[in-house]
Amino acid sequence: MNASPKLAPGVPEPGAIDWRVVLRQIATSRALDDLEESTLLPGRKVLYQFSARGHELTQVLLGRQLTGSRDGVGAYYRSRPLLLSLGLGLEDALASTMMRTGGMSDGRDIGVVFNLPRKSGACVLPVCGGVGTQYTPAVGWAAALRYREAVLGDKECGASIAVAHGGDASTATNGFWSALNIATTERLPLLFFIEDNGYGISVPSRQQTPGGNIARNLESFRGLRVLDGDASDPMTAAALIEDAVTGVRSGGGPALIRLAVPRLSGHSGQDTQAYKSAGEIAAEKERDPFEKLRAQLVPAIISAADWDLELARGRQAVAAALPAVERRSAPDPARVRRYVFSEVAADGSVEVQQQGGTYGEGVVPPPGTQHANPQGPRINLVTAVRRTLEHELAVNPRMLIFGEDVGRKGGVHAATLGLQEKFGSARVFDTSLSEEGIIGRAVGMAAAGLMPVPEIQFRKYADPAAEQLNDCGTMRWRTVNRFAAPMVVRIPGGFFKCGDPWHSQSNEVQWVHGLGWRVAMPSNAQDAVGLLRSALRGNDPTIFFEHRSLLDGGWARRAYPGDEFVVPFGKASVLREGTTLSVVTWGAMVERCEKALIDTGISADLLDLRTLSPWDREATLASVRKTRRCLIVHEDTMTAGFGAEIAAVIAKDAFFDLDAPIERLAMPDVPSPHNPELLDAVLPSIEAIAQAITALAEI
Ligand SMILES: Cc1ncc(C[n+]2csc(CCOP(=O)(O)OP(=O)(O)O)c2C)c(N)n1
Repeated sequence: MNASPKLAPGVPEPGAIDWRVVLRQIATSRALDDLEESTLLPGRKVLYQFSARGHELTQVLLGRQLTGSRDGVGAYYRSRPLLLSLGLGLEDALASTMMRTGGMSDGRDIGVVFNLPRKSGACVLPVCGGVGTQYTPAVGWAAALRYREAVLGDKECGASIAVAHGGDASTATNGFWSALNIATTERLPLLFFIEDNGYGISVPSRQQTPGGNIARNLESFRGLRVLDGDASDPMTAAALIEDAVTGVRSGGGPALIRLAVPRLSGHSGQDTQAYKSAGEIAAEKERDPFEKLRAQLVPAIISAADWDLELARGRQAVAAALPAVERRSAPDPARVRRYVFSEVAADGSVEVQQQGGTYGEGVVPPPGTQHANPQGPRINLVTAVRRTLEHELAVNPRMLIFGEDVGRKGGVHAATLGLQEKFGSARVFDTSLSEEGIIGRAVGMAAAGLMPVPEIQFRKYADPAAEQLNDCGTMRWRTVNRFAAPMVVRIPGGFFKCGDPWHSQSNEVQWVHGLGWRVAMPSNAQDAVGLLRSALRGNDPTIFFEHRSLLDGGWARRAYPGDEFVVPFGKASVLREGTTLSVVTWGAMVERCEKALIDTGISADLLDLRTLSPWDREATLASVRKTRRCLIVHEDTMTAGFGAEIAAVIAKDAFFDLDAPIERLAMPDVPSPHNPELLDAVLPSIEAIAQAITALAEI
């Protein structure tokens, strides 16, 4: 080796970095891109290709800094060099883009949508296709590090950090700003690692942030350390990256580093870059960090021959991986339905994901009992929820509750009243007003082995979190059971004394359509206890819908059924048994249907489904086969409401048992109106239900 070149003050000696390793990883990444672009994409063996050419140096340098045993990465679809530097196997990388068995997703997801489950060494959270989705889960990982250290006494977490990797355009997303607010207000150990290649596909940086430089714009952001550099100055970039990571790791709070990089290929394999001039493309090539690195290292640190040797090794490794990957089989279509939900093996044991939730940490909660042991006076539904949360917080130190106003105030519905006082603000706390932040943070926390219980204040306000909710639901399937993020999202909604389009929607069918989510809609306090406990001890993400009219409703009051009481999902409760027809309903309509049946005096089965995902088809079909008539009642709007699904199943599976058409009574297709008289005009009333029952009985 020759003497080091002259470096600016403060820049680490390049000898301190094992440049051969860096070089090899860059060469490997570039060889992968070459192979995909030149051969696999034209041959349709790869269908989506995202080259990282130009981004490799910065990512590999970051990777070598992620040495904390519980470091976590919210990665990007252009993160492959980072993944390679963190130990992603070459065959798995190639098998992913080639949609072969194994890889990251067994052919289920785009090959550059990575994940790397790890309990020791940097863990890469499942990447999503949506730009900006990586940020709030990374916040959640950072928050979990702090929680695990402070509450669970996990010392390794104290020296670990989270990183969120993104491009310049990703800083324009809601997720970025949500994460930035949370990380800075809570001083979380999170590094925003922004590679600015000047474009989001074809839209230039100046249209993503004023002036085109996010670092400059964030210089005055409180609580954030900002570093800005250019990867075509490799030694300075290396020093900046080390500085940024060290600062966050040593407790300096969140930081953002922006590194200018050239994008040396189109956005994806399909992109011809027609929006760039030939001069611009040539100038980008001139800025190639890899070539700049060569100029700095050869011959001072590495001889030209050794440099070429490492390049050749990268190419050889990729070439050797290809036939091995081609020998891998195509994924089995018979398995494609698996892992939407947590699966139970034939012997009753849970097929646990490699990472995420308490199960993923080897902590399996006790199953509880389906035997109710009613204690004390009847309590309202909100008290039932609070009491269940309180008990589960006491027995599960990995559980934590958060949301807008849930801390000191105890929630706008009082469901968490007193819980912060009892369990402290590490376990029950207020969040900033960002539903994407609330759910995204929960995703990262769950991935890090906790059981988050986020509250969304009202049904409609889950909308800003839609992307995180969707991605959470599909996580297990996308990663073939490598990752899952079990959590319980509590959402009050539905009408109260009046309606309105914001607080009073029910729209539960949307959750049922959200793949991977279990959905509970209890109608009374006893079921609320049992379903909530099932969810809190379960291994899947769950929407727990708390109906506003039931929170303090008289009919829904029941005695507390005990600290171990659970209600299994997918088991309807048969409230009345009769002969003339079946009434199938859930949530706040259960009470109305029961009263309507009493008013009519007609003999009928009354089924409270209690959960909609899964829903009790068997009990429904058995009842309809017996009574030969069915009325479905729900508060959600009619068209494509969940009643349509039930009706379709009955029409197919019990068609020849029916003596009358299947009837549905639901809100017409209008938003919930505010004026109580308007609300009464559209909500299924006891009278309207009674009429429908009578009419159906008379057919
Ligand atoms: C929410 C969302 N909107 C749009 C897209 C389509 N899309 C994929 S990448 C991309 C540009 C991202 O640019 P940037 O963050 O700068 O990263 P780069 O591709 O330049 O590395 C767009 C618009 C997407 N994947 N997700």
